[in-house]
Amino acid sequence: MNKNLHEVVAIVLITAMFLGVLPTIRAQSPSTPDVALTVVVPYKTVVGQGSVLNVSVTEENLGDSAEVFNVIVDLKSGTLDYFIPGQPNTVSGHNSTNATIVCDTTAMAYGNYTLSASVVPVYGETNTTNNYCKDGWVVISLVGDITGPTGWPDGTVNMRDIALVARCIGSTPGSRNWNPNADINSDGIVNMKDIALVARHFGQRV
Ligand SMILES: [Ca+2]
Ligand SMILES: [Ca+2]
Repeated sequence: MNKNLHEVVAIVLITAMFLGVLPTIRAQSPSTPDVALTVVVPYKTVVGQGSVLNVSVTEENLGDSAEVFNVIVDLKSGTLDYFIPGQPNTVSGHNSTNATIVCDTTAMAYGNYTLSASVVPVYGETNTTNNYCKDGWVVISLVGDITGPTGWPDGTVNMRDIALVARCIGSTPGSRNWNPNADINSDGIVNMKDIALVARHFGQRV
């Protein structure tokens, strides 16, 4: 290529860049890792002590790369604080998924608990304000004590509790008379098995 041709090529390229014909080359930097929890919902709000409480969370990966989510549910009542880790879960970049954390309440004292969950920060993450998500609260009660005069467990398993389960008989999630608290064994339907569980604890008091 002679000198004149070099000059012509250079002028054409510079002109093309000015006219926007050639794309401007930018360095594509990877986004900063950022994981978040956006939803935390308990299956039910009244849980018999010793039963399992399923807590659903929505895990969002706002970064480019796949990340492992280590989610921890926190049930807190005064000075009592129970941390329940979920199974590690991988979520691809710019994706979200729902996961369920199974909480065993055997060692938990009776009482009202605030419910929250958090995801352990991943390597390189700087925005951790979205790693925490709070729901309302759940009550750990005697198995079968799902209601009382105020509409909440009253420390006694009696006809009020049987009556509430009876009102929900045959219901499943989405039914007009569905109440997850009446689904004593948390199998997704209120039926005679739930009545039998309340009956087994009938008369018990905290
Ligand atoms: Ca009751
Ligand atoms: Ca059931």
